[in-house]
Amino acid sequence: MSVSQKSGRPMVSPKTRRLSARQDATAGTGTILATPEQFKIVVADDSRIYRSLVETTLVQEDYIVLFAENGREALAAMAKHHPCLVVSDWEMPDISGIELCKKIRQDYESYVHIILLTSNTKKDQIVEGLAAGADDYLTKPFHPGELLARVAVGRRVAELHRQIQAKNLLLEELAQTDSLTGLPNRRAIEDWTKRELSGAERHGFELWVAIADLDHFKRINDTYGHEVGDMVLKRFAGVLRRNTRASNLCGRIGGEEFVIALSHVDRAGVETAIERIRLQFEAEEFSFGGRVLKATASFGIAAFQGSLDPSPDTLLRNADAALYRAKHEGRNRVEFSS
Ligand code: GH3
Ligand code: MG
Ligand code: MG
Ligand code: MG
Repeated sequence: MSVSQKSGRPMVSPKTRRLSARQDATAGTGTILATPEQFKIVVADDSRIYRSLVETTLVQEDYIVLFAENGREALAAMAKHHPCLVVSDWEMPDISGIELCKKIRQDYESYVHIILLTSNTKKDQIVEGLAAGADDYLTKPFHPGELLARVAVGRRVAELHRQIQAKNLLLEELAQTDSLTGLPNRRAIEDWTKRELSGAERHGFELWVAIADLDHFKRINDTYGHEVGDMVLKRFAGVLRRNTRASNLCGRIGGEEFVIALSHVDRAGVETAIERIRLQFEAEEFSFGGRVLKATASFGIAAFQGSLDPSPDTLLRNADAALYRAKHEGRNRVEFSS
């Protein structure tokens, strides 16, 4: 495989350079220094002349172009460099352009724009190429201006796909995040707990769930106002965040109620962890307008130990019952489900 790029830009080799697929696959990640706006294209053609013609054309634009002499090299280049566009010959010695299209559509979730370059002008074969997953085709010998124009169209489409993908990711994240505290919300907690529960069941580890509920929070709102209430909620979220290891989870399930889920610890470890949270929150001081306010929280804890019904609902219900006891017995305390 070889790499080509307009001169004056960071690149490995100023000239087209032949690399075998294996050499390329084992090379370091710094093979190509691309700026984020640079667009990567893989060109697969077993004809040296056509590779050269495509290179001469594409070099006019600021693309990073990787050349492959056959389908296998093209797939290796794709796996390594994740191009957004592929220009493929139809007839190649190992994998045909059609097979390459099918493979790309099968293996790649994110969009890759495929242009087939073919000497085939028969309409039914072109239909076959498009049905196999190609987005566009050009017949050989091609018009350089037309290749550039079609690549530019492919770039527009591919970039739109990337933008939509990024927005979808963001939406997914927002759908799982509580907007006030930035913590995972109820939906995220339920998803996480379901996954962890099946892991706990399969691998026989314990999963603990604690529900925290701020004490007399209505009073704080009523006395100092909703904004002060929000500040207290955010501060509690901060305490949770500081006390959550990567393998655990904390989130807000609604109102002034939060969840902390812990795995790979025993009962004493859970008690220590939750007590630490309780004490840290109790020690917090909220200063505003020359006044200082203090707040506390109560905690109820339940466990999945491989014998109970492994559903998040059951766990949360048991933790809630323990929380009720903590409230009943004076608040600002931690209780375990019996
Ligand atoms: P307890 O100690 O028994 O838990 O008493 P509490 O006052 O904390 O419980 P209650 O359920 O009566 O009140 C919860 C309050 O939480 C009522 C509601 O207005 C307030 N709340 C819920 N969500 C928010 C929010 O997003 N921001 C603010 N500031 N308050 C909220
Ligand atoms: Mg060929
Ligand atoms: Mg409550
Ligand atoms: Mg409360």
